[in-house]
Amino acid sequence: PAAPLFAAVDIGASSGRVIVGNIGSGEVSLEVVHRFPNGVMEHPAPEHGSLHWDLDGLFDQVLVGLAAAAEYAATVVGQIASIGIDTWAVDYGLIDADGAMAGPPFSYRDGRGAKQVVSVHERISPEQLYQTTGLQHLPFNTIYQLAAEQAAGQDLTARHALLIPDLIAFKLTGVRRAESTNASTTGLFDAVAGEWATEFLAALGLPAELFPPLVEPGDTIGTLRPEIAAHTGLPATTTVVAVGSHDTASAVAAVPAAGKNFAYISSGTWSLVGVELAIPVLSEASRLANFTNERGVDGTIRYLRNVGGLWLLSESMRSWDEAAASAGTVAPSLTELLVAAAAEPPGGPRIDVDSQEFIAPGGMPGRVRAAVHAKGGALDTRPAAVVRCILESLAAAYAATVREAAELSGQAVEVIHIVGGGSQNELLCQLTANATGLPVEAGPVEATALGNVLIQARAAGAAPATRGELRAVVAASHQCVRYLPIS
Ligand code: LFR
Repeated sequence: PAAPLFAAVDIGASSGRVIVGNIGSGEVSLEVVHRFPNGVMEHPAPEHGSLHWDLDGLFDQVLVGLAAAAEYAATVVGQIASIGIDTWAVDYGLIDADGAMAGPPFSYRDGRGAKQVVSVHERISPEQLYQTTGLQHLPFNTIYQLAAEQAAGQDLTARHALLIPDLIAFKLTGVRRAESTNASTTGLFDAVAGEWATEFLAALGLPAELFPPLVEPGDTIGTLRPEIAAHTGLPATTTVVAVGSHDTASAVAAVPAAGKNFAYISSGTWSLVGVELAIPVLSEASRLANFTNERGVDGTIRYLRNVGGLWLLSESMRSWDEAAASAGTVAPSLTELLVAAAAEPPGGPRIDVDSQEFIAPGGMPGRVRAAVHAKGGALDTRPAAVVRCILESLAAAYAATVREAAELSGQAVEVIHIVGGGSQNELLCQLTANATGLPVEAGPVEATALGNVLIQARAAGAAPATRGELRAVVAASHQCVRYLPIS
């Protein structure tokens, strides 16, 4: 029989990919078969400037990628056994009783959620919210976005909400399910019970059936709709299997840690910085420090905080590119910027990368400089200085967050694993080792896709059972780069 292969659909805020994973003896290899861009789009009139995701466009790209996966499988005499989907969290689409989508989903970078925070907290206090959900306060959590939906007069009674990966799974299979790791980012999920917090839905006047039944990573969601199988060339038996559909949950599952005493930094658009726990920390101190208890695979707790991420860098580069284009010149590449930033003197000005002022897109270098000025400092306009400031600030925030995560949870930390795009940023990795005084193990860059593939493979009986063993498979397949602190 043809060897089973696993297709990972992994979509981030700036790009998506379809990857085929192959499990060998104790190792896993990935083949990227399709890449496509993603980004927030402004809604055309009459909805002035609201920020959305082009879900129809993304779904078209998913189909192109799945067709490429089928073709690739044939060339290696394999067969795609299942598909797993992961994306960013909190955002959702609304579908009606016929399964039709009511317009493109909003992006969490739209400001509508922030406007509803007060009205939601009038009905459910922040203490009550944290006691039940253990979720960090972010103004774009699903709960506030749904309140915005109500405030805009949307009738939610006949609608179903599906988080983005669940929405893609629904379009592929016709089955409506909510995967638990991502459900844990809504503000409507009970972190201890592992169930929907139905009392909060009721308190907000949201329909009890707004979200579908929960599934766990490893559960089968459904089989491809026949027309999708025919269109992509995938076998009619191909299933969609729930993975850690929150990209961060998949990434954490693939952190190649050997022991238990590690912290992780999943470094991409955001930096998700924390530790893995067996039970949530719901203390008042934890709430005030704004740590989250998001759900990981196997019912674990991802105890972490969202630290500003490479978004600050990518948005700055977008500004410099635009300025260069209108001047008829070319802005420096990322590699050039990082070399120049490494040559900048250490100990320059820093910003609070977690500040809400950096959530929206546009004009990032100016906003970074304004934040430095607001603290009485000065930052010149040279890109190298701005990049150095961003990276030093990120490393300082990583160090503070790792220290607080360890203190608040009691979890010892002896090593820091950086996975995702930031693991390739040598300057950031070294600054992190310096700021924390701990060794940093960098890589793999594709941790999210690896976690996605491994959870599917385990469900098919093709990968080992425990998280530790899965991590060992990642470690055996990937050579980490080690950074030691230099003081
Ligand atoms: C990272 C991530 C974070 C989540 C943010 C918004 O890609 O999923 O974990 O807080 O995006 O959804």
